[in-house]
Amino acid sequence: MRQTSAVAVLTGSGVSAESGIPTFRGGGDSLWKRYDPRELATPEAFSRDPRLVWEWYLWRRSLVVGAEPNPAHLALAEMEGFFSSFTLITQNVDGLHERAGSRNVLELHGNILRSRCTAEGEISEPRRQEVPPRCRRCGALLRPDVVWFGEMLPEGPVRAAFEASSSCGVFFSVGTSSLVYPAAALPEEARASGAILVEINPEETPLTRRADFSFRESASVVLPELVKRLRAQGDY
Ligand code: BJW
Repeated sequence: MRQTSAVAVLTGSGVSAESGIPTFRGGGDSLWKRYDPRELATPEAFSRDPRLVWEWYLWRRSLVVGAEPNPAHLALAEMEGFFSSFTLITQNVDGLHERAGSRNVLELHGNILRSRCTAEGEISEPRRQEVPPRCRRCGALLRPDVVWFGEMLPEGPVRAAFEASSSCGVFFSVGTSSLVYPAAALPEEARASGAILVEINPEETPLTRRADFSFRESASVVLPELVKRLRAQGDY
């Protein structure tokens, strides 16, 4: 890490697990545990039952609003100051990286705290209203401003994410199962461009064997330790 000035980090829901926000493929212990998130985060589920999907999102919003950034978010925010180029690419929709102080954040899958009009695309902030909520201007259904399976990711952040991945010296994949594309292609992009690949995840993933370093530990343990050691080297 001392030999590079450019670092890119891809995060997934595992980074927010210790802030009390459930991961996607982890089961979980809540009133929603009998629903599979993979079946609710789809345009088909929303067309079929917008009320059910909204209730799930309102529950998740309440968790996000009550959550605090954990030591992994804070360590990444501090790390940003150590490098002249530092790009934090996140699949998370909870905004915890920004709340921890990270500035150069690319949100690939949107933000759960915003709503979007299904007719006109207008973005609005959440407010108390009926479920499912409707657009104040045109009366069409609102939806969460997130990216569901089968939908395109926002073009600008995706382009910037591929650029950062192909031009970094070290690429971190943290707290993601590395199953969902196109985010899962970013570590390969980095590796193909010569970057060192580091994975931080307590579980093995399809990326583990491709990584140069694999820390089979929680992000909230590894990242603060890494920051501590970088800081102790004195150059930062
Ligand atoms: C810890 C931890 C701790 C726990 N510390 N770690 C190419 C090939 C194959 C398929 C496709 C492809 N291109 C497109 C597709 C289809 C699809 C896809 O990838 N499917 C795969 C499942 C096969 N992709 C899409 O549809 C994307 N759109 C697209 O590509 O458009 C073009 C296109 C359209 C149609 C056809 C073809 C192309 C859109 C993907 C949108 C994903 N949306 C969601 C929901 C967002 C909104 C919301 O939050 O509700 O994004 S789904 C869900 O998965 C969410 C997450 O961001 C994403 C990734 O999940 P993540 O973060 O990795 O969570 P988990 O739970 O899977 O893993 C958590 C990990 O943390 C685990 O490994 C734990 O071990 C670990 N962990 N505690 C560190 N303390």
